[in-house]
Amino acid sequence: MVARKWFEEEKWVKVFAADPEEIDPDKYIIAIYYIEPREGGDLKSAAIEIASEESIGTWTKVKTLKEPIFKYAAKAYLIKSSDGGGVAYIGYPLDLIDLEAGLSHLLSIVAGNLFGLSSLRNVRLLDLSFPKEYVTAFKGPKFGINGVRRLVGTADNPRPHLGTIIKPKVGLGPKETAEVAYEAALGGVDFIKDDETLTNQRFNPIEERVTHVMEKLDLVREETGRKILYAVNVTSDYDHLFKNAETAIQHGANTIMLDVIVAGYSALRALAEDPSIKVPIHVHRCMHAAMTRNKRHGIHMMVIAKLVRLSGGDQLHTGTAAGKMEKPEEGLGLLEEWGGVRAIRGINDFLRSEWYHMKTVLPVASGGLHPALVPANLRALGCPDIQLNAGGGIHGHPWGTRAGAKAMRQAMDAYLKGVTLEDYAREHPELKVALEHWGYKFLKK
Ligand code: CAP
Ligand code: MG
Repeated sequence: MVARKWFEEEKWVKVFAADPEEIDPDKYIIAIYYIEPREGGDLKSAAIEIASEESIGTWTKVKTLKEPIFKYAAKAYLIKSSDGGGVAYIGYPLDLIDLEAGLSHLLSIVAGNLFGLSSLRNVRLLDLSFPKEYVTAFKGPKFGINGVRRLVGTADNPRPHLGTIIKPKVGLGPKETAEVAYEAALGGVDFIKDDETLTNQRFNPIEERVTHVMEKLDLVREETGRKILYAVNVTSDYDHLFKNAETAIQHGANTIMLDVIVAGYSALRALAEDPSIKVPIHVHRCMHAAMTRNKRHGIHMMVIAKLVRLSGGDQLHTGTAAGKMEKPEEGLGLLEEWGGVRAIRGINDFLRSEWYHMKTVLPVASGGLHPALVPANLRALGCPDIQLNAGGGIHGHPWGTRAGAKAMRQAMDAYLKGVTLEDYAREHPELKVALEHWGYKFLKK
């Protein structure tokens, strides 16, 4: 039998737990956790321990903990158990929160020490809901889906956007990068981005790279009238971040990109809230899977999506229904809505939905995409407000980059017209070659 802990005493349960009707959603940030207590541990006690640890408590009672400090206590208020664990709702009072300190402070509370508590076998932060007072402290995205559409020219006839990643990830020089961008643009992409590992390396410095790429994209604009967005990866530690962004924009960049997990939400917010930065921000999430992959422990991608929207990202990678990356594990019972492709759809629908004054964020599906996988992704992830990015699936086409881009556009057009890929491929050779090359047959299962 596990010894009773101090916060299990009735007096302290009143401080760290509440009935649902006592929690005013306008006065609390609500965190939803999946919790698995250690062998013999109690779910309610585990939830109360988190509320205590992340607000005014610690492992033992302290003499200094007395009124009026109790008003800063977090409160566990809704606990539902399911196979070996359960879901717990914990309310964090706004009085506890330093609004000016932003998301780094918030995360120190809702995603802090709790992950290391020995009384828990697993704990996962599934979702956060914020009162208006908190959300309105953030400016959010400058462009959002509509703003990006106006730049690309799809605002009047919304359709899914097609993007590509210059491949190989690194190693090309500025001129070669521009040549690949030119081919992809003429093939029909709306968006081109640097890969998450390409920043300002000596073999491809931002200044030269942007200059050459934008020269080529201006040419495409003259030739086709189409405006293509090129997202320059400005990721770096803080001391170089704004230098990279300014260099990119001074040399013509019409979009910038940030690896938000490695650079930090505050870096994204600083870029997005800077009035001198007048271009959309594409947000990459590399390293997210270290936190998001395990369905029992870590942080759900929905939380990251909400923090990126608050920080001002205009586009965000959210996952694929079919591709090379691991999909969220299916959730059972109480966890159903947080698992599987359904979870990605839920995130995309949140990013596309109204949220107080906040602009929307364009969800991006990426990772092993090629034409044969287009229908499954558009169907499952929601259309038309979505972007499909393909790197290998475009530059790996047997006829080269331009044909690869055409094949992806053809697959998207086929889906929008309600025509099967087989039928559409009869009239579209680039698509036919891509389907044969990457083995369309497996889709017939
Ligand atoms: C895709 C990609 C993206 C991943 C990111 C890559 O290239 O450029 O970084 O999609 O994953 O480097 O793998 P391919 P996620 O099209 O060649 O696969 O979108 O899940 O964050
Ligand atoms: Mg990449």
